[in-house]
Amino acid sequence: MSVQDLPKLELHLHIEGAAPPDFIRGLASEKSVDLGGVFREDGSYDYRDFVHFLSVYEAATSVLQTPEDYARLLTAVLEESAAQGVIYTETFVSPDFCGGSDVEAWKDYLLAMKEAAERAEARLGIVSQGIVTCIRHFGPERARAPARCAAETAGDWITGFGIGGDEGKGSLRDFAYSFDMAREAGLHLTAHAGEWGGPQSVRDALDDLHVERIGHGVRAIEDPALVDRLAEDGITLEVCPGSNVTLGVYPSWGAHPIQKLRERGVRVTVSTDDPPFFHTTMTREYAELERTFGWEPADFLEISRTALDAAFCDADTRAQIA
Ligand code: ES4
Ligand code: ZN
Repeated sequence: MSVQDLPKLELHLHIEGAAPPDFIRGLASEKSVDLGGVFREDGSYDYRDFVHFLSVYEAATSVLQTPEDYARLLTAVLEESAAQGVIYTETFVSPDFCGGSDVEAWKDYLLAMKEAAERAEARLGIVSQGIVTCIRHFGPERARAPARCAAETAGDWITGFGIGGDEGKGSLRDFAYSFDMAREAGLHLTAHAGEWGGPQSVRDALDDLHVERIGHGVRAIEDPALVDRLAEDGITLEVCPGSNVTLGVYPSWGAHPIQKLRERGVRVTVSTDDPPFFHTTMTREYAELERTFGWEPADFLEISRTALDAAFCDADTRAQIA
């Protein structure tokens, strides 16, 4: 069986970051929005480094203005994921972009996305859930509104809360209020850490935010005691190797620590992060893992089992996709 055909579960995908460039260009022309600086001449997204990526990402997102735009986006994203063999996906959605963190406006965006998700499931069989994310470089005060949005819509397609954005900015501890609010609402928790920050950032996510999963987390490999802790505590890493290689966290696929983490007993899963930005797909991630580390169907099956265990979904959904 080729890697294209393997059933896949994806736990780390940003909805806006999954927008195909043609989709964003189409909306920009419909709405007469000038997206100068967002695209290269060949039509792909244009950015120099991670911080510039975040600003291009936010510029592209400016064409997504209505709940209907987000419903169309989610439909396009789930169609592409299903074409890659993805049967279950968790998508980061950010109230800062969907209603400006106004809870009532957020509910309109969420309803539109939830209906799009239900239609995609009926038509393509792909199951999806949303993880509300706050954005680190917007600061801890501004993160309280997305946390409230998440808490008020917990269980209504939304099953988790997380934090993304510039890992170089601020301290995770300052976001504890928002994570506490989300936890008390029954949401699962994850945080981007150990991508641009070293092992200490992963410790901070565990100790200060009490997350169950880490977005990336790969730089934990630099601290053997932390690797042992991740393995012993069963913390799952949402590893996005193609994202890491494209952004230069590691110079090549061969230098990526995913296989070493696995060998040390850490629970790892595989995701794309922002596929068109990083010129990747789930099939490409699988093909590179096969080529670089000799992964076989049994290895991919283990990854899928880990993702199923760590999925932010209820028992019925887990049974449905198992
Ligand atoms: C991110 Cl806020 C955000 N969006 C997309 N990709 C990301 N990676 C890290 N933070
Ligand atoms: Zn991410």
